[in-house]
Amino acid sequence: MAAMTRGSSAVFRRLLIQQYRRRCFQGRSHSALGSLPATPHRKLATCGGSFRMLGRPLHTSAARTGAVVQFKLSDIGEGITEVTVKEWYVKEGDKVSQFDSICEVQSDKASVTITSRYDGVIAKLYYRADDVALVGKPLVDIETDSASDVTQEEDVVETPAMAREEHTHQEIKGVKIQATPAVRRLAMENNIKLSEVLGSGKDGRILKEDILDFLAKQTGAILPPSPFHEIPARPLAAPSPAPRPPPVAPQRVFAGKDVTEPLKGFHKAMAKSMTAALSIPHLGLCDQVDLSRLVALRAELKADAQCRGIKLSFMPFFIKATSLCLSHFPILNASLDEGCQNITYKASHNVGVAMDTSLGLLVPTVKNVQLLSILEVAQELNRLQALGTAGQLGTADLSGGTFSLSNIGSIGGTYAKPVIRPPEVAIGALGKIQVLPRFDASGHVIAAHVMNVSWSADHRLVDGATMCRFSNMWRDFLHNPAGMLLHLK
Ligand code: CAO
Repeated sequence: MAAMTRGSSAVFRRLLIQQYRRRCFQGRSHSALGSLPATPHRKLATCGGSFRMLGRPLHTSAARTGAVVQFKLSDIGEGITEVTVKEWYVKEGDKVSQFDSICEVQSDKASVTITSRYDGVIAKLYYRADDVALVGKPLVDIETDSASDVTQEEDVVETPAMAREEHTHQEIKGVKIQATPAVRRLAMENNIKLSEVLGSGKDGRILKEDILDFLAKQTGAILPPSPFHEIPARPLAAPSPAPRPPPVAPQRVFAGKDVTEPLKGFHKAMAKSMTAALSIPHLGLCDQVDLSRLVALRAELKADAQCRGIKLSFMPFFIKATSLCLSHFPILNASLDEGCQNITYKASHNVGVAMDTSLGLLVPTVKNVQLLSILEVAQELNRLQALGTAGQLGTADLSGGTFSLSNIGSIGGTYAKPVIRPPEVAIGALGKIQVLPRFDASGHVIAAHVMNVSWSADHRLVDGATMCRFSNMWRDFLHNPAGMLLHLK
């Protein structure tokens, strides 16, 4: 986002509120924003909670039966019909207050926590942990205190699941900080320490308004992350490189007896998407790239980027080169409809990056790479990696890809055979950069930094010659990164 100029605090505050609403209430019914009259029918809608999953709000609609409020899982969209209940934080008979965590559920791509919006008693849990909760079916009944019946339009949007202690109460120096997951997320996205914010809610609870007020008071406040963040021109004191993916967790041991269990969550999503991918006739093409000059160039630029708080790996160069090539080969940034009748050429170069996250393989996308500098791509990749490590990537970051890259070489492996992610039509897999003997122009043996790249393309749409020309151009850009300068906008 372009630099936010200083304006009056009222304008700034309004902008923040608009932005916050766009981010958190996207897709919610107008009733959820409090604009509908409370007719009986509409009151049902306003009773409904909503929570965010995959960055998109999932709605729990509530049907009142006397004092018992029944939450139903509904309105998920995009074909999602079920989630797995990962953990219950309450049991039947427990007293709950507004904002208390009730359970954590997981869909194909993200985990989310559902909180109560009522004071009352848990009357019924409809599922056990590990059960699959179905869209449109009740999740939980809460017997409400009639006195505390909620009519206000409080925010019940939830965040992707964090560590257990984060979605209960944060404790700092013996003082409990109370805030909903949505408020915590807003604070986190704006690099605000909750301990520095004065809560104006009940018992000092921090409300979203408190965060917005805090932001408004900070002229030049840091806005929520976006690919268009301003990159600081002057060195910052402490560069914070994106954390590396955590070490592989110890695997379960199966001894003595075979165990069969239903496929869930990410595994289920991977099975579904890879099965769909298998219906695509894959064309494969491999090449080698001499990255010696890029290795030297990155070494030169790395410290400079680090001074700006950005970790500069090879990926931003790979991603930017991909975008430059896509401008010349739009068919590789296209999609084919299901009946193979129409091609859609995508205007944005949204490059998906296969990421080894704490939740498994996810593919967040760096959006509009055609508009970004290499440093901006690096900054966005840092942000996505940090979210991936924290298990907090949402739909906005995980959707909309138009082309993908899989840098398995950052883990190891010299070759890979990438699988296309429909509706995309091509993907590249990058192997490990190795120092290998090569001949220079005079025939002398030199040590070169060599990387293998393997492309897969949808052969219904892309022919081998096109894929090869794209690959040649990509290889040449990265072999001679100075040549990219001529094409950067
Ligand atoms: N060969 C050798 N070194 C490499 C490399 C490669 N192909 N790619 C990256 N590296 C280096 C980086 O430069 C960095 O070194 P420095 O610390 O000196 O800067 C180090 O490895 C770690 O890089 P990184 O992984 O933190 O960052 P990245 O931008 O290179 O990669 C990402 C980001 C998300 C692609 C990577 O972290 C990752 O998750 N890779 C796995 C992808 C995967 O699982 N693919 C399989 C999909 S199919 O199941």
